[in-house]
Amino acid sequence: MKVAIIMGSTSDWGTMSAAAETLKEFGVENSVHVISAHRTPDLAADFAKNAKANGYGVIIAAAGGAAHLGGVLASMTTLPIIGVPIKSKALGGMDSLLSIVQMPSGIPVATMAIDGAKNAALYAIHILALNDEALSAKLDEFRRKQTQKVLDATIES
Ligand code: RP5
Repeated sequence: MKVAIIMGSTSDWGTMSAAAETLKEFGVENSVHVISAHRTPDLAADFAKNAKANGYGVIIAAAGGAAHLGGVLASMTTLPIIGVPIKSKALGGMDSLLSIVQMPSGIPVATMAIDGAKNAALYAIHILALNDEALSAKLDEFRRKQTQKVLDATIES
C-alpha cells in the first residue's frame, strides 16, 4: 500500500522532504501533494474520499499555523492520518501543534513532534508493517543499526 504525503503549502517541503526520503529508504511507494484545507477545500475532500480506493494505506498531513488539514482529511476517510505540525513564523509551531493534537473526540489524528517529518514516515511504515513481513524485517534492521550507531559513538575518557 502507498503512503500519501500531503502538505498545506510548497513552503512545507523543506521540512517534509525528510519524510519522502525515509519512505524511499524503506522502499515504500509514496506520492507528494500540495493540498490545503482552506485554499483548496474541494481538492482536500476529493483526495480524502478516494484515498482508500486509490491504494493508499496511510496519509501524512503536514501543515503550519491553523493546521486543520489533518483533521479535515480525517473527517472524510477512515485511513490513519499522521499529522506533522510545521514550525510557524508567528508562534514557533505551537499553533500548528495544538491545532493537530487537540482533535475533538471521534476523529483521531496521530500527532508527531513539531517538524517531525522523519518520525511521521517511520510511523506510517510501522502501520504498513503490520501486514507486511518484509517491511517489518526492514524496521527491525533499522532499529538494530540505530542502536549500534549509538553504541559505536560511546566516548571513552
Ligand atoms: C499552511 O500555512 C501551510 O501548511 C504552511 O505551513 C503555512 C504557510 O503557508 P504559505 O503562506 O507559506 O504558503 O497552510
